[in-house]
Amino acid sequence: MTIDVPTIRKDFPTLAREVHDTRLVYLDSAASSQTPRAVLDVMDEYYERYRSNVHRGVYRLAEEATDLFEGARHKVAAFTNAPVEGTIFTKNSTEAINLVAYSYVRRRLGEGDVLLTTHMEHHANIVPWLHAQQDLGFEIRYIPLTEDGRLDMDAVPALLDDGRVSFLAVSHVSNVLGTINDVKTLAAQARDANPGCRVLVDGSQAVPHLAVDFRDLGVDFYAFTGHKMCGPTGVGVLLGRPEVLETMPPFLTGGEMILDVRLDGVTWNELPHKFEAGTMMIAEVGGLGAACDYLTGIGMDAIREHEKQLTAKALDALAGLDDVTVHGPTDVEVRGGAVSFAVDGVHPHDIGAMLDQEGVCVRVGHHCAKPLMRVLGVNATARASFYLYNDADDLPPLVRGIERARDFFAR
Ligand code: 7TS
Repeated sequence: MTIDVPTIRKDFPTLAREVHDTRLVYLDSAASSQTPRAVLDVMDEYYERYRSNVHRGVYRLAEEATDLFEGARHKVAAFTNAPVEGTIFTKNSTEAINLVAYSYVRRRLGEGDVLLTTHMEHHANIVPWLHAQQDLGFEIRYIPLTEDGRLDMDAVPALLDDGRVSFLAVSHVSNVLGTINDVKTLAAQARDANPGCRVLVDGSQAVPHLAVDFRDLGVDFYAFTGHKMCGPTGVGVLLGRPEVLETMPPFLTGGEMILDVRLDGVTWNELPHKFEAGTMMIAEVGGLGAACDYLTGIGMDAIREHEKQLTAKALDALAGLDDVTVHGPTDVEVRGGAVSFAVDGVHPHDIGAMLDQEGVCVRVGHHCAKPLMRVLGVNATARASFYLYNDADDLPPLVRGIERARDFFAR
């Protein structure tokens, strides 16, 4: 199954606009994707036809709103092959990871424990652990990287050797290097070394681009975010193994997440509601369900294949440019479509500004991965990232902008 990009582009209203009197070339989907009409329609319909609160209502509108909300949960669970009761809606990946930090790591880890993570994490998957460490004093170890930006799997056995790693937090796909990590193998290794070790995967850059199978990965927690997968902002997901979630106290408390409240105590609601306090982002959850339908309709395998081919062409084009270096793997079998690069003697912000003149949107900066920037020995990178609505027509403006920046600033 191949992807027909011109047809797909028509689904995305923003892609029809121009900037600086030129065609918009959106190469920043790793930061946030665009939204197809089908997702916008579902959210509009909620607001225009049956806006009301969920779960509590006995009237028609509230039933429809509840169907939208709980229907979306089933769609997200099916999309990722996760249990419905372990599919928890959060504000974004950041909140999903913080839920685990507060309801698991801060309750279970202490001095003598080790949390293992990597040098390539987004701040969302480092800062909660550094923060918890300040209070609890556990040790944090890091899996280092190889020269070409992969996890150094040869270093892992020694990091797990003493059996003290009781939590592993790792990204599925790097937002800077594009590297796809073998999280299934890592999870198995961590549990071999310590059967009690729990594993969290940050799937923010994976779920939009790869077919993700939560049950098959054999991990305990898996976090992702709606706005990078054609869904709206304001909604993310924590997938969790119900057996583990059952043992955890709630994160936020208040309405909706209780079964009973007495003056002398409280009984938590069942999963997944125990972890969803207060009125949720109903329209956005519905929009995320529609995004799952949209991506499923196109096919995640087809999306992956399309991105692989386009990324290969982009890497070739960049490799042909003097003074341009790509960070991260060059083999598209082990990388996704986020391509960070440097141009000798040119600050990434100047590259970004010059590309903007060509109508090209790329992200420049540290990409919320400052430890990784230090490992790479840079302050910032420029990053082009590809999605299902990009194609080879987007590459010439990218190359032109990079060449203009190089020739203007560095020579
Ligand atoms: N984890 C990874 C791997 C990410 O790429 C991001 C966002 C997050 C977590 C946080 O997602 P949020 O929805 O909770 O904010 N990454 C980026 C990026 O690369 N550029 O802007 C946001």
